[in-house]
Amino acid sequence: MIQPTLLREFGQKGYVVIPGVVDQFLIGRAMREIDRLLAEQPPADRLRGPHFYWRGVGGDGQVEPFLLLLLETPAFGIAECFVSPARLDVPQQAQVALNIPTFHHRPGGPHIDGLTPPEPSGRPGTFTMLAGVFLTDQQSEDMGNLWVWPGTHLSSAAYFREHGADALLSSAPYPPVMLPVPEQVLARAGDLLLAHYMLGHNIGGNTSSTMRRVVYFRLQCNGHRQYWRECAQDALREFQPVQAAVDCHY
Ligand SMILES: O=C(O)CCC(=O)C(=O)O
Ligand SMILES: [Fe+2]
Repeated sequence: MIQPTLLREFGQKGYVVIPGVVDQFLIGRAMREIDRLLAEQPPADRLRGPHFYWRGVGGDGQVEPFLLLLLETPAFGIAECFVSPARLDVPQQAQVALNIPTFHHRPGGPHIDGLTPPEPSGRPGTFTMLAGVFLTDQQSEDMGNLWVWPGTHLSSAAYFREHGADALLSSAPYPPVMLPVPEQVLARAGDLLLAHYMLGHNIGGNTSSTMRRVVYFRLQCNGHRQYWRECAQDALREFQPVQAAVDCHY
């Protein structure tokens, strides 16, 4: 059972961090897998800042160390509590998102995923929510933290109600809405980020001495592709428990 305050926070800000979802054992296993990726496909010598590995995690019944972060922990079940009675599809892909220090950077504004390029069919690559498992501590700012613009999932939906959901395609990097002051997401290794698809976000700087490591999954509700336009215009369309928590003031 997810606390109503957490559901409400997600509804209002567009993201939450849930502490202590993944244990040390699975964190260690994912860290070693990333070490292996770094050794086998190393980033260019002088590369600083974002460095990603995309990994297919679907299907063949193999124990996949990144997918375990989601499925062998409470993470997937927690994410489903935000959309119930809808169910989430098990994702086919994981993004290993590294941020290599020292990277002096402050993003100029947010982006929305899946627009450049859209899917081969021409559909914007919308999904329901981003789930991120933190593998390194980011308890203060400028440690490679994700930047977010709180509440922009709601202002984007208002924009798409006015301009039509297909305006998503011409909205990269982000629809022209009023932007609040951004926040850097603070978290510890083992915490879980859940962020609404339309929440404006971007890559931050890393002036710490540690390579920031997060594994992201892009989660979709069953059937999302059939009704994505409704989600673009009604931010909580897929988040029934969140809508209920926002509506209930007591
Ligand atoms: O590295 C991060 O934390 C964010 C990455 C991101 O926003 C993306 O790849 O779309
Ligand atoms: Fe992104």
